[in-house]
Amino acid sequence: MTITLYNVAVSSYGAKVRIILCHKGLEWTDIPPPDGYGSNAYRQIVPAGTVPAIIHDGLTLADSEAIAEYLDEAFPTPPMMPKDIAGRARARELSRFHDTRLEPILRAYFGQVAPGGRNAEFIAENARLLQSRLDQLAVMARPAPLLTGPTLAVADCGFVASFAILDLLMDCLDLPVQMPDSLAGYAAALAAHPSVVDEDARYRSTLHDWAATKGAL
Ligand SMILES: N[C@@H](CCC(=O)N[C@@H](CS)C(=O)NCC(=O)O)C(=O)O
Repeated sequence: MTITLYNVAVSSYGAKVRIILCHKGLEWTDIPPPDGYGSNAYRQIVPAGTVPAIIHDGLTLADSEAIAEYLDEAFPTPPMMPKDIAGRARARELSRFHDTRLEPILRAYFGQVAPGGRNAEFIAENARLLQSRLDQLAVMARPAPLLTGPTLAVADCGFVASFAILDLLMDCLDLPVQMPDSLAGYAAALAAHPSVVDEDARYRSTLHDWAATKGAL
């Protein structure tokens, strides 16, 4: 049974789900939310109003982490969560850190991409926060070379788009942020993974086009 994915091209959480679908060899159909995300029409289908969301086998589900864990249980091959209970807990800790601590700091910069909308004080203050979150992640994560070892895990998938966003922001805003060495190595290994390469390229190209429409490139 095919999977319907409500998504928009620029959604980083959507990219996370697309990598999981690809890694598991699943067929899916991408469709945009009717009248855009958050619209009344879309909320009739997905009450949370957020993308990504999936419909599969009669189940309508929003939130990329809920979707990721559902897909991993519904389609267990290849597995994308560690086998042991502590390993799964640590993987979830890293996923949640991404979604709740790192990604919102990156998202906060979106309004600064257009040159006319920039606030130097905000950019510098958010950069301090971003640096501290990256430094925290570098202590928490022990990439080998991916977050849970040699194979791609759910916990890795959110970082693909976030590292792409970070690269774009570094270029556009000249952020005084230093990527910790261990995370730079991790980002390179992640981007080179066969299930990540195409989505990483697609997402970077979408981001580039978006930044160009803002006059940032
Ligand atoms: N925690 C959610 C966040 C998803 C999210 O914030 N999506 C944005 C687009 S990237 C959205 O749908 N925003 C609509 C809204 O906030 O109403 C997830 O992981 O799926």
